[in-house]
Amino acid sequence: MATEQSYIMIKPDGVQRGLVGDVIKRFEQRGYTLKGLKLINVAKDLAEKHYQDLSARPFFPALVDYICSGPVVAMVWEGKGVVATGRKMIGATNPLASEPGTIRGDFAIEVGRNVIHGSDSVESAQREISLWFPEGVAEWTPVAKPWIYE
Ligand code: YYY
Ligand code: MG
Repeated sequence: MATEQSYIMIKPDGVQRGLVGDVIKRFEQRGYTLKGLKLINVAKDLAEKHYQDLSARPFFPALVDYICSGPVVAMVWEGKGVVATGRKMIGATNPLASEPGTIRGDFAIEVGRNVIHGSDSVESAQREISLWFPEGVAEWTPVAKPWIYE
């Protein structure tokens, strides 16, 4: 039974530009299961913890300011291969290198306004989900499951 989960976050530009519905639609249509969802203003401390591996990079302060600049949609999506497939659906870090058909390839131009975050490994996903959803996620089984998985 598929239980892999990914932390997916629509960044402040994606929320401001009205892209929330489109992003959710893509994950739903692919067959993934929504396990957690909240619209939140991000405290600086949380943004810094989320991007802790990038703290030495020159763009880190601007990145933290950007994530804290407006509400984000924090989500947990579940399903077979959701981490790697989620990254493919999102596209490359630099939107200009993202293929059309990906979220960044359809909606973004600059790396500092690239609309969405997706965990880059199962281990990062576990760390990010505990960080953003310390309260835990919802338990439910979609009725469509036998029509998505054989
Ligand atoms: O996982 P992903 O978001 O595709 O890229 P990361 O290398 O983890 O970087 C996180 C985040 O940092 C990226 O989405 C935009 C920003 N960033 C940047 O502003 N400038 C860079 N040269 C690299 C990354
Ligand atoms: Mg990353």
